[in-house]
Amino acid sequence: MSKRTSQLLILGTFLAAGLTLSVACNTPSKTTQAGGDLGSRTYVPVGEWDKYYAFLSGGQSGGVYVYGLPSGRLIRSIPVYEPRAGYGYANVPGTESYERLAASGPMWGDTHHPILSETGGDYDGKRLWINDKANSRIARVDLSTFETKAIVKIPNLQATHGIAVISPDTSYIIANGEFRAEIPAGSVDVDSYSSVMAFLDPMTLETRFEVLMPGNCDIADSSKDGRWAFTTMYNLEGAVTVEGMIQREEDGIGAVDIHAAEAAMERGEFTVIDGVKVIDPSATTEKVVYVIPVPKNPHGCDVTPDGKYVMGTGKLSPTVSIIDISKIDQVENLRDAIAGQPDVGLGPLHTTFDGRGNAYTSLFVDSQIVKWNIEKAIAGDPTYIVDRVDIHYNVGHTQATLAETMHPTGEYLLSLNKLSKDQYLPVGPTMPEAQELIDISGHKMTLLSSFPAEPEPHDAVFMLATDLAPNVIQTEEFAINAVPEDGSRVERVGPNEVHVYMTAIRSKYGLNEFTVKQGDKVTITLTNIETIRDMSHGFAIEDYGINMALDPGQTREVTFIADKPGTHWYYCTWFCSALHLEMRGRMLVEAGG
Ligand code: K7E
Ligand code: CUA
Ligand code: CA
Repeated sequence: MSKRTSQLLILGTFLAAGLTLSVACNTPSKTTQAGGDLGSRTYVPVGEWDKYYAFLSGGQSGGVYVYGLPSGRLIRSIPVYEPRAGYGYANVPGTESYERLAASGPMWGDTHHPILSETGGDYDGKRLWINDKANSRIARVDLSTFETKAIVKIPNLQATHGIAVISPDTSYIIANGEFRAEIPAGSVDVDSYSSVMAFLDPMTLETRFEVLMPGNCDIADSSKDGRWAFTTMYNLEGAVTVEGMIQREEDGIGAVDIHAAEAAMERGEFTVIDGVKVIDPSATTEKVVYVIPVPKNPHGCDVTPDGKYVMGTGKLSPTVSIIDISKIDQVENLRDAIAGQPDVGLGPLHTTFDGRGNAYTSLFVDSQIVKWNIEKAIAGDPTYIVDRVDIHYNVGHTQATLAETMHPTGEYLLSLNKLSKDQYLPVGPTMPEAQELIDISGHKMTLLSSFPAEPEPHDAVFMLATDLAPNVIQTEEFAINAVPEDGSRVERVGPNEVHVYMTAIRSKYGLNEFTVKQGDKVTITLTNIETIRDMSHGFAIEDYGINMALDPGQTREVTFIADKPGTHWYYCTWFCSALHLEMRGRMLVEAGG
């Protein structure tokens, strides 16, 4: 069978499997596995902590979910591109989080890839970044508070998809534009379409420079030495239709030489477009972009923990392409940089690692995780497949514990499944997404447990609790605008402008009441003056659409127009003591203004 025929067959199988899936959903044949003592392997006794934090992207929910592993307990969610009243996040106009999100784009997003800050190739427990594919944004979350601290829209880029920390010391965050579009924006001229890889400042998220990419960009990763940024490319055709995007037999893994790109910047080899320095790799002195040919429409892009190889995972091809990173700028023909191309199964999407020389690839069509040995696959040893485990069902991403660092723990693997079908109590035509936890510490994999999530996690990253828990602060430091214990007061700052300063502590606000005039612009500065962890207070005003949440020590502000006359009770929304219900006061709005 020719290579072309076999690939077409595989594509056919892929699409056909997709079709039968929808039929199978109506007639579930329930799959269960023997329980045995598996329960004890994920059981975390009451009062004890999980060993790992797991950060799962929220997909079209727009945030990040934080679970404990191995228990699979949801311990918090982090709203990023979505309002969340519970945390007083972006739910009320006139608050900082609302205004920041609104200034960057819509009040919703599509998050796929959480990534963690690194120092020396290992997680330092400081920060997390997450993309918004739908609105070309990226956000930074501070892991000392689990709060979103920055959100920006990236210029010249459509569909922020793959993002990655440049190892080993987080020198840049790279963000891939998945959709080709015109640059600069504003025309419909297909000839001016391009995809870009953006190099961002990790703290400010400002774009330091961008590189125009042939074809398109998809999933991202970096080498472990700060030299290379990688991306899969499934549209080297540069097409604008599905049919067009699967025309060619080969697409590529793109490798951007970061040092060469920086040298090009220094030589002034860039054009400023929409305020950003853009490098056109066809016009640089040194070669900046390499495209390694791999079978058509690859998806996952993953660098091994030792930094030797980058894996392009096949999707339409049943293979994983193992690229020897050290050869990329050494070989004449980039095909010679491919160290191996093992068959792994149907619909391979993403690959992860245990740090003991094994790779684990998710198989969307086969609904399996396959474990295979990297060096055996390269050597052509036919016994490179170590094990397969069935999952339920249709896995997208898979990640093993700390696999993105230089020191994976090789303990657990999470299979992030797209369909749960018959696995949970029915909750409507749409069922929850399912994560399955697999023990990978032994030779054989063991499927341990499953836990659901809201729509819809794509990817996950993990941190050891011992690396992160000590960095989480117990209370906020009092900010410069904090209201001191005796500082509650009302100040008229203009003919139609009032500033209210108030404290909150169990279980009383600093003011039992305050009076304003109808039409006044009112700013309330509220400080939770508690000094004990977990003593949160809230502040909602009846019929005014206002609700804030305050961590201990935290100060929040809201500005609004007091347009409705009368008595408006404000009250605490976080249960804080036996007198929580009594923790309230009155905003008196005098009619007429
Ligand atoms: Cu494979 Cu956006 Cu990472 Cu979804 S992407 S699975
Ligand atoms: Cu303060 Cu409830
Ligand atoms: Ca293609």
